[in-house]
Amino acid sequence: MTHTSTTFPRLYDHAPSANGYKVRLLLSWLGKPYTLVPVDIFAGESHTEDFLRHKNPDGRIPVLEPEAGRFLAESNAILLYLAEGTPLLPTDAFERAQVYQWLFFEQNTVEPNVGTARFWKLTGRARFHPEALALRVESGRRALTTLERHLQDHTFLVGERPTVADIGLQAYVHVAPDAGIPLEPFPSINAWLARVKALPGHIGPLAPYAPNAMVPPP
Ligand SMILES: N[C@@H](CCC(=O)N[C@@H](CS)C(=O)NCC(=O)O)C(=O)O
Repeated sequence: MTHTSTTFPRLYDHAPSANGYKVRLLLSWLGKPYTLVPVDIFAGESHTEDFLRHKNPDGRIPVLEPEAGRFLAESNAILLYLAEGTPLLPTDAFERAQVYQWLFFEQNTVEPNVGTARFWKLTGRARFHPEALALRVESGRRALTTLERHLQDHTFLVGERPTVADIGLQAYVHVAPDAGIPLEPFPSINAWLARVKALPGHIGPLAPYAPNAMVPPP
């Protein structure tokens, strides 16, 4: 975890993380320069005394350092902070609350199910939790069904323009097939994903997990 650039904000991140990807995507949409500080979460770098005391007491990335010595964790809190004053966060109180609605839904219903199932499957951990995996996949599919229902008559999640809610939801939804949840049964989600991907500043796919993330085969 070394960094030499003095450009702020700094983003403490791990390339295969879809939570980190949300922030990278927003920074790219905004065209905002930043310093990427890679954190090897599988080598314990997010659980050092310094990281836990100063950066995130929860021991996770992403963490944003907007100015020297101030740290903000939780991907969706970072999205809301960085989007302040931009068209990606409405000023109208009700529309803003709708952005929160979808970001809370993401953390409560999408990320814990799709994200965890994907992590277990891609890193060889699925065989340790067969029953929990089945529940997470089923709950993830239910979350996508909810999203499909909403997107049947909405261009973006809130109103007709993209907001940070679209970034927050897109991150794990677009990799749902990695979790064993194919996207073919969700045409409105597919059309929305294509609209989000077509926006200026889109970034490439997530990096694969590195060998030190993998558990050895049985
Ligand atoms: N709710 C958090 C979740 C962050 C999270 O789960 N980060 C993972 C990578 S995707 C992590 O840093 N894991 C390391 C660990 O738990 O030790 C967010 O949205 O930022």
